[in-house]
Amino acid sequence: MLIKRNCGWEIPERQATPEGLWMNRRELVRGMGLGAMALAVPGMASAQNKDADPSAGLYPARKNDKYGAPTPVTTERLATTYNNFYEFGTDKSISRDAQKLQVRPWTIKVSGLVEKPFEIAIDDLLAKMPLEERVYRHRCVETWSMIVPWSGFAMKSLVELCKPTGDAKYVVMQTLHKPAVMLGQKDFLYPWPYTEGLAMDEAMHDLTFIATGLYGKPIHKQNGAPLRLVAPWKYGFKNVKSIVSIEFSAKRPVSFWEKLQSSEYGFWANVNPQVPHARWSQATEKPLGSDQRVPTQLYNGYAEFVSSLYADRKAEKLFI
Ligand SMILES: Nc1nc2c(c(=O)[nH]1)N[C@H]1C(S)=C(S)[C@@H](COP(=O)(O)O)O[C@H]1N2
Ligand SMILES: [Mo]
Repeated sequence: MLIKRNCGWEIPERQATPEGLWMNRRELVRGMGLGAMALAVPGMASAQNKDADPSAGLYPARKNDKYGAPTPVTTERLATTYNNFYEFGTDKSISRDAQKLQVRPWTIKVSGLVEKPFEIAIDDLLAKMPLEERVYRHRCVETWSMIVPWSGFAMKSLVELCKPTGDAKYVVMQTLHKPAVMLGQKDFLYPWPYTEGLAMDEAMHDLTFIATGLYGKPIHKQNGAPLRLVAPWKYGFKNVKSIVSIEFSAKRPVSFWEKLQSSEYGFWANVNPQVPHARWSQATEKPLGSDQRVPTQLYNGYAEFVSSLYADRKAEKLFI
């Protein structure tokens, strides 16, 4: 039985502090430890990261700007230290603790409503996929945002490889479950493993991306190595990290945050500045590294590409 639980960003202290203030503080704390951390942690410095990963030679990938080239791009330092990855805790040492994650060997299991279930190793998958780089906006439900250059491939290429049957309506993706390394998973009040899903037409939309790289390198562990979902018109929590399982289903899955608090975190979770979260406004956001809040855009600025997906779903709770 799941107990109603506050999310990390909802701790009473933060509730009591004006939003802008706690966010600044969080960033400050991260910035402070950073100099020492970059020196001390293997894999943090870019050169070391390259050497350590067998896929390093695949990056940087060819740029694809058909979904625009939003600016200003967030610094690599901020995007790789200001993370949400509950498996590694809720405090500010996630980027350091995540270095313990072993990303080789790494196998992705494909199951459910497919012609034939199979497993594939990440490097075999990378060899099959046409890699490209796309700069996307990212909007967290906590109201911070960033703009980062992901490398990877359109999720539709992966779906096609999986050969789902006509009965498949949803794709369900799960993060690795390894409590010995992902110490946050020892907290049994959370519904591990982290699970997220997309409707099939969302997964097949060309904007939907599987990121295997970031800033022209293999993706950092704290950002969800070796592969994570990027659906940029949805709130950040949809973008499940460090995927080990892809299952095709006729039934809509209940995702991690939805299980914890369905009144506040729905399945569709599309960004909409006019639909507030139960306890705070979503009208504006704070780009990482900036002191100025900026207006949030409908579908996080991707309405022209994705709004048609929802034309026949108006009765659903589309925006959180
Ligand atoms: N497995 C897993 N995936 C996750 C999360 C998480 O805690 N665990 N957090 C989500 C949230 S809330 C956000 S905003 C993004 C953050 O991605 P980033 O750290 O690369 O910025 O990852 C999403 N994917
Ligand atoms: Mo988030």
